[in-house]
This record gives sequence, structure tokens and C-alpha cells, in this order.
Amino acid sequence: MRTIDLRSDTVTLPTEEMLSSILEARLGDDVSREDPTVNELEQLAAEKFGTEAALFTPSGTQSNLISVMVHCRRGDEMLVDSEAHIYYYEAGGMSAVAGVIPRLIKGKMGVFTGEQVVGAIRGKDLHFPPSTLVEIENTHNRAGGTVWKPREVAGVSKVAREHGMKVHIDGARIFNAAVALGVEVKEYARSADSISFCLSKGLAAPVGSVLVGSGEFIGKARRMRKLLGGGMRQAGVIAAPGIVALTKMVDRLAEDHRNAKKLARGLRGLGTLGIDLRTVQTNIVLADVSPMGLESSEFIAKAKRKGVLAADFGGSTVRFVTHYGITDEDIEETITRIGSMS
Ligand code: TLP
Repeated sequence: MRTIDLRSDTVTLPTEEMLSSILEARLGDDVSREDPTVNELEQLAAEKFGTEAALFTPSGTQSNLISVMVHCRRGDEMLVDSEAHIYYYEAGGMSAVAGVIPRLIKGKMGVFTGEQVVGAIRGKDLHFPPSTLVEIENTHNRAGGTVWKPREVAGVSKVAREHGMKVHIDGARIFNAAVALGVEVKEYARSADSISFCLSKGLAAPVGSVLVGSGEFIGKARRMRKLLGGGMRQAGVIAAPGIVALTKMVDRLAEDHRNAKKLARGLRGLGTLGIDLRTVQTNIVLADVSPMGLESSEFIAKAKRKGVLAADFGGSTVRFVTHYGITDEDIEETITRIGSMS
């Protein structure tokens, strides 16, 4: 029985073209900015986002942390959705390393508004930590891969800027958002001071993320990457597949989105899982397994015995993620196998 791995788009394996690109990559010492392949990737990313500069990093977690360290001083406060990845899944780095306290905003399906930001900003009082950064997650992982529209980001950004705050977008899956709406990622970059995106999720590269922003921001970010031990040497071996990811793998995300919708409708049709189709906007499907009388961990163990892997989102919620390597037939097979679970 073939295992269908829907735990995450992080499980994607590099394409043949990515593997060959590694062998052909021109290399140098990237800490001295002498790796032509890393330089090419950074230039390509900056062009795509319409920003002055870009920085290749080992992971999305490090990119987000670097941004917080550049935008904030220790003791500052940042406004962030209560289910945001940076708050939920990044080992508390924003506080443990950057010394920043999170102030939580409750978004609707991961999206919050300028008014909510205004409501959360602290006044200028010596008792309060300065509110210096707003973080937006697009697409929003724990909300089910939901999308921020460029005008929603612009609304938050306008308010943030009026209050002297910076805006960072955790765009781990920002290309999923752009493809789902048919917009350019540039439309998001206009409203942000920094964006982090991942090469190693739906775009299928084996390693790496990229931070984009102004020349000044990226200059500071480069120093923070070094401070965090993220300065890499012949990093062209991992940047080369990243170039393939950016140039060849973006448009095909639409296929993952179609598969996610098909999976969501199929699973919902079984009548034994709670699925809110409004949240199925990109490549993530969240399912409430409580109608089956199961906790998420029990469902996952049972599904595994049927050869279907899903991720545990706690309580009675499980997550399925479609990606490169999951076919139309896999989706049908998943629905059949889950339907046969008793
Ligand atoms: N998300 C992973 C896990 O950490 C949960 C996943 O399987 O979805 N921002 C967002 C929105 C993410 O979803 C992730 C990874 C990251 C940042 C961190 O990226 P990495 O794993 O490269 O540090």
C-alpha cells in the first residue's frame, strides 16, 4: 500500500532539475558574498518582490527571528495573531532570543484589521512596552492556509505606519496566496517592511527561505543572520534548487489548491468530519474529527494504519496539506481510505 503523506508541504522532495542544478552550481564563500548562485537567488527574489535587496537564510524560523531582531529593540512589543506560526511554533524565539513580548490579536480566519491594530497599540506611557512591529502571516497556517488580500495588508500597514510601526509578513506560503488570488507578490511587498518566504514548502526546494526588504533592512538582517550562526559558506548548493523553485514551481501551486478543494469536498461528503470549506483557499485542509468520536491523535494513528499521514493540530483538529508529489489519484484514494475508517 502506497503511503500518502499529507502531513505538510515540507515533505516535498527536490525535482530532478533541482538535483542537477546542484551539480552545476557555481560556488564561493557566501559570508563574503562570493557565492554567485546565492547572489543570483537573492537578486531574483528581490526582483520578484520589487524590493531593493534579499537575503538567503536556512529556514523560515530564522528569517522571522531576524526580522524581529532588526525591527525591534529588546523590551518592545509586537502585535501578532493569536494563532500565528511565530507565536505558536517557533520555540518562543521572539522572546527568548529577540527579547520581544507578543501582544495577541484575534484575527478572523487569520486576518485582522487596521482597527484591531489601533485597539492593541499601547499609549506612550512609561509602564508600557513600545509597540513597534505588526506581524502578518500569509497564508495563515493554523487558520487553514487562508489568504490575506493585498488591500487587507495595505489597511493594516497604513495604520501601523501612522503609528511609527514596522510591518513584517511571514510569507512562508506567500506564493500560494498570490497564485490563489492571481496577484503578484509585489502587491504585498509594497505594504511591508520585510517579507520572509520559504523555498522548501510548496515550491519543493530541499532547504531555505529568503527575506526581502530595503537595502538598509537587508544590510542589518545580514548581520543578524551571522549573529544567529546562519552565515553559510558554499551555500550555492542549496540556493541552486531555490532558483529552480522560484522560476519553475510557482504556477503549479494552483494544482495543489485544486487538490485541496477536491479533498475537502470529498472528506466533507463522507459526513463524518467537520470541514469549513470557507477556509480551504490554498493547499491546506483542516478537519474536525470529533464527529467520529476521536481525538486528533487517535484519528492520525488510525489514518496511518490506512496509509494516510496527516498532522496533529491539537484537540480534535487534523491538518492535511496538498503538495508537489500528491496526485489527483492520491486525493481520491485518501477519500476512499478515510471513508473506510471505522
Ligand atoms: N511550518 C511547518 C511546521 O513548523 C508547523 C508546517 O509544517 O507547516 N511560517 C509558517 C507560516 C510556517 O508554516 C512555517 C513552517 C514556518 C514559518 C517556519 O519555517 P521553517 O520550517 O523553514 O523554519
